[in-house]
Amino acid sequence: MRKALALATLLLTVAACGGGGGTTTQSGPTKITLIQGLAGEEFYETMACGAKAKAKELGVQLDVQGPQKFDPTLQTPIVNSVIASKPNAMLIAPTDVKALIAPLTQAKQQDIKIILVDTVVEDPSIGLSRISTDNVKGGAAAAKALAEQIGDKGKALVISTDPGVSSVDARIKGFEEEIKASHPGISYLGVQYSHNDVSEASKIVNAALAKDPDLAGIFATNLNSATGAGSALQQAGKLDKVKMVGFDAGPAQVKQLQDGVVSALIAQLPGEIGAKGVEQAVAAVKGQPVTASIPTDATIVTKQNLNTPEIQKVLYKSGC
Ligand code: T6T
Repeated sequence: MRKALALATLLLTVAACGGGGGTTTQSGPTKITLIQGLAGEEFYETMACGAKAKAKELGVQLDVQGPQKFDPTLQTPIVNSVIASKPNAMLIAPTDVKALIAPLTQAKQQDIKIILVDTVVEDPSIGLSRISTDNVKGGAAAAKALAEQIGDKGKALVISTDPGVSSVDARIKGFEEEIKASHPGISYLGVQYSHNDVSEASKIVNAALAKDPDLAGIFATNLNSATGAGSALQQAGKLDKVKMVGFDAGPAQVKQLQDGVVSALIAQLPGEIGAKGVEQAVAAVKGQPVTASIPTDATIVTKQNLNTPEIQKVLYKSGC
């Protein structure tokens, strides 16, 4: 596994420093490492594409690494090995708000410039710049979209990944606040956690349907939770009874939208998050001002607007 990762990293590095001119430090081209929340997942692969394109444009060296599961115990060793490789800067999507504080504090003490992309840690002193979707706003938009789909009444359930993941926790907060403030007809059943596992999300939906056969709506806070919840609704033949809104717009989710399994998707701009991350990292390495917080937009995707050029542009891809 480690040898394969080293080879993959080598391949990526060579590709990135093709660009002319380039940003250098006293010891050669600026080196940046992007540590994804989950390797191979379309959200983070699209982020890597945006980062690579920006790295090429700015002539910096970029390598991309990520754990095989969205799990701090798998991400921490990667952070430690990246620290040992002494990059000038690190872009990272921390997989837990607490668990990554210690390793990132180490990186900071090694004067590695840290840029947080997509997710954050609780310690505000970590991360010269924090770039992510406004997830509270995204969660509220999901609540409005779901309320519309279910006629503003009935039981609604949220399926998320794990508590302690800043992005999805913020989406839940936005959803709950919107339901509480403006949708008295909707009875909120609370949140259940899929541990970012597709089959776990399916199990949760099957159990929820058994407990509340009159369930009306589901908000799935991320790609894997949505994919699993959707396939359970499909298998249970409940597509006309239960409406779902999912965060993210990976290929599996777009298929679910086309098949009427999900009514709306909230698409983030991972490519832009990656590109802005590299920009901020280069500025930090050069000692130039960086922007502490950069919220990026999200777009509601429906069957009606799916084939428009604007929407086609924001759909996630599994490679560049
Ligand atoms: O929703 C994205 C990301 O924003 C979140 O932090 C973790 O899950 C995804 O990667 C999608 O699976």
